[in-house]
Amino acid sequence: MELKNVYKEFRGKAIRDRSKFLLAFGLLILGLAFAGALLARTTWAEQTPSSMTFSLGISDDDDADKNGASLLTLKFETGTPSATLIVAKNGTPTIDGQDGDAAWGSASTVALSAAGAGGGPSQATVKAAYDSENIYFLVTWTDPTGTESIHKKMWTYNATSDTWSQSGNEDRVYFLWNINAPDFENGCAIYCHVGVPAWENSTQMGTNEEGTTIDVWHWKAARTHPVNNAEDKYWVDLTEATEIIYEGGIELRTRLPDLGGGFTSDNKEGSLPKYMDPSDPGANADFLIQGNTIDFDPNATWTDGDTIPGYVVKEGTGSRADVEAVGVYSNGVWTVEFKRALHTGNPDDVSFAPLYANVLEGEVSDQQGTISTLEGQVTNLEEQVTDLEGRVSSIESTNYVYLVGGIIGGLVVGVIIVYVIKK
Ligand SMILES: [Ca+2]
Ligand SMILES: [Ca+2]
Ligand SMILES: [Ca+2]
Ligand SMILES: [Ca+2]
Repeated sequence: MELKNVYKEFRGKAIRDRSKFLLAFGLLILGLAFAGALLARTTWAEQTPSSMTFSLGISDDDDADKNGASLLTLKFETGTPSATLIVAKNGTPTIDGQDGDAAWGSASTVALSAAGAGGGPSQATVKAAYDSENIYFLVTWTDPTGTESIHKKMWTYNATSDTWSQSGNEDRVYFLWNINAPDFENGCAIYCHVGVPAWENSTQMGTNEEGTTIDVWHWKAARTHPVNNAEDKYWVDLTEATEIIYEGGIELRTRLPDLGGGFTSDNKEGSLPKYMDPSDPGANADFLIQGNTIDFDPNATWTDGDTIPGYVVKEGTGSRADVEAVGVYSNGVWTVEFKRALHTGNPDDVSFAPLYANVLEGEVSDQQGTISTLEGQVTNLEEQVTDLEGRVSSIESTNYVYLVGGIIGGLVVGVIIVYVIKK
């Protein structure tokens, strides 16, 4: 009996120890797999991205007063900067609207030669940099009208007529990046002003072929600048256009904001502002930021020439807020610095590291395969443990039968012996 118990105890302990060991071993392998994935990510992120082409546009104040470079090339590490070639260097500049970071690559003086009716600036200075996570750009230009235009549709009070009216527009910069448009290499002339008659009631900016998309970053001095962002957008072709109601009319939009929220809402109700600055009347604030406004009071003591911003600006969210941008206007010159992840993983964004992204996705899928194999092994081990437990319990019940049988047998034999002796 005692031997059975010793065996049982030994057997149970052995099973428990083996299960523990196998579980610990499985966990160790899982840990190693994750460490491997992390190492793979670091290694690939340090690879130099492939060269790309893009378009650059700059607007001064109004929609006609703009100019652009149809097609520029971005290269990494190699090449001599020129009017059409920007060379990015490895480094991490500070995004503060101040040039002078040692991290920037050499400056390219880009000729802007796709002028709108009003002209716009004739050249811009462009610099680029990148590190293992992000891409950075710097754009500076002399404002052709010497105006820091940050007041779009600004409300102004007229004391004589006791009325409010809106005026003004903003300075802007935009980047266009190809995602899958085969004719992108024709440049901005194609994408910036598509002359399709069917676009009568539209903004006439988009791609030409069905199913094609380009990525657009749009920095706006009145509407995204106050929250240090550019609006991250994408353009599609006419078949993918979205109908929107704009200023009372229906408009077809092929230039669409990325998924997410931000950056502005009209500050307008009827013919008056809807909100004002908490320090109004008299604040004459440059911007109204959501969360720091109060309801407009038409009966406050307004003075002739008082102003209220035409938009309420709010922080962006999601894919729409991927592009950080800080602009500073000084001595007639705008300096705007941009920062975006090399790979956002969003379908409405260009990737600057397709190799890294593809390989990383491959690695992730490999690791998922390993994890699922390990999970299978753990399930298998659990089944083995259940099976062993069943066997132990079977041995235990067998032992119980032996015990009871032994007692009964002993009693019977005892009774027989007593009976025989008494006889
Ligand atoms: Ca800087
Ligand atoms: Ca201006
Ligand atoms: Ca985005
Ligand atoms: Ca985008």
